[in-house]
Amino acid sequence: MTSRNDTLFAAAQVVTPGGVNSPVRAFRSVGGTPRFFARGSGARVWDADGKDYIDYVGSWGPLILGHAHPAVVQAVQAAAANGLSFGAPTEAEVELATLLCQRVPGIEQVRLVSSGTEATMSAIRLARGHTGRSRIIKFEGCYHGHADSLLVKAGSGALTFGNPSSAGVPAETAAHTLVLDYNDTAMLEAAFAREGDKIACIIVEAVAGNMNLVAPKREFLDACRNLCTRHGSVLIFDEVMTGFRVGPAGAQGLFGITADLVTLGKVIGGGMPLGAFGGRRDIMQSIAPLGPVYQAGTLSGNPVAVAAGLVTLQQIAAPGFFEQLSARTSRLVSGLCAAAKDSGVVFSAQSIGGMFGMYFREHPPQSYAEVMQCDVAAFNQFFHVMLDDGIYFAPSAFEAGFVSAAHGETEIDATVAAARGYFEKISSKQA
Ligand code: HOZ
Repeated sequence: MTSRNDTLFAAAQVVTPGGVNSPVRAFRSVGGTPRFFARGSGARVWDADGKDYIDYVGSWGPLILGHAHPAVVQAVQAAAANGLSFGAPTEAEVELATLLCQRVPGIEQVRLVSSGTEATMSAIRLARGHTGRSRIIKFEGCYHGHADSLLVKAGSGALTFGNPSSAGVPAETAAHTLVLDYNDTAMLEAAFAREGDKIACIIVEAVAGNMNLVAPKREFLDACRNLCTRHGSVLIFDEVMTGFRVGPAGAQGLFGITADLVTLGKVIGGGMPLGAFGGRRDIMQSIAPLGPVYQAGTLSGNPVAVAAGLVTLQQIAAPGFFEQLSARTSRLVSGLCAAAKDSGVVFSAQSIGGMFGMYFREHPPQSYAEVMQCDVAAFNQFFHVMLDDGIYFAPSAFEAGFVSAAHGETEIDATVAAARGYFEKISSKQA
C-alpha cells in the first residue's frame, strides 16, 4: 500500500526540485522516501502516516528544548499577536543582542540576520572589508552555508551528494578561497608563511559537524588563533551549529579560545529563522550604517523569531542544563558503542555537549580523509532499520546528530536497545 509519505513525495517532486526545500532532507544517499512530518512534541515527531519517531535531527540542531516546547510556543504566539514584522527596531532585538554579548565570548557587538548562511556570508564580507584583503581560508568538509565563496570542498549536503564544490560558482570567486585540511596544523602554517599578508580570514567550525562530527585538535585551533593574530587576519568561528549546543558559551567557551568574529544560528532562533554574527567592536563598526561594508535584511531581527530565541536562551540558562544534556548525549553514545562492541560490529561514536557523531569505522575520524573511510553502506542499512524501529537519525553518514533536553533516559535507552537488536542480528548473520 502506498503510504501518505510516498504520495506527498510524488506530489512534491512535481513542483519542487527533488521534492525538498533543502537537499539534506531528500534521503537520496540513504535511499527511500523522506518522511513528511505532521507534528512534533518533545523528543518525538509524527510523520504523515501517523508513525512516531524519536528524533535525533531536531531540525538540524535548533531544537535544543525539543519540539513545540510550551514556553517557546507561547512566546511565539504572543509575539505574533503583536505583529509579524515591522522592518524597524524592536525592544526584544536589543534584549537578544545584549544576551548574546553577555554570553558569547568576544562578542562586543552583534547583528541579527535570518539564517546561518546569511551570518557566515556577511562575516566573510566584513572580514574582507575590514582587512582590505580577498583571500579566505576554509577547511575541506566544513560547511558554512551556501554562499558562493564557501561552497568549495564543502560538507553537509554538498558532500553527501558528491558535489562538494558547487556548479554555478565562478572560478574567479572560488579562486579566492584557499581550502586546507581540517586539523592539519602544518598545512595551515605553510599557507600563512606563503601568503599570510593576503589572507582576510580563516573561517572554521571549531567542532566540525557537517562531515559527521570531527573533534578539533587543540594545537590546530591554537594555530588558527595565533596565525590570525600574527598576520592581521580575522579569525571567524562558525558556531551556527556549536553555539549554545556544545556548551553554554559554545566552542569558544569549551576550548577557551576567543575568535574575532563568531557566526550563530540554529539554537539562537529556537526553531525560527534567525542567525547572527558578532565580535570585536572595531571590526563590527565597519558595517553599514557606520562603515563601508554593506549588509541588510527586510526580516532581520524578526520579532517572532527573536521571541523564540530569547525564551530558548532563557531556558537553557537554567542551572545544570548543559550538564544534563551532555550526560544524556554521552549515555546514548556509550550505549551504542557498547552494543556494537558486544556484537563485534565495527562502529564508534562520540559526543560533545548535545551533539554526537556515529561512525562505521573503528575510531572516530580526526580528518576529512578519515571521515571518507567510514562504511557508508553499513550506515545506510543501520539508518533504515532504525527508521523502521521509530528512530530518526539524520539521513546521511556525513551529518552530526542532536539530542535535546526532552530526550529522557527512556528515549535514549529505547534507541540503544533498538541498535543493540540490529547489531546482534547482523553479527549472527555474519557468524
Ligand atoms: N546545516 C544543516 C546541517 N548540515 C543542514 C541544513 C540544511 O542544509 O537543510
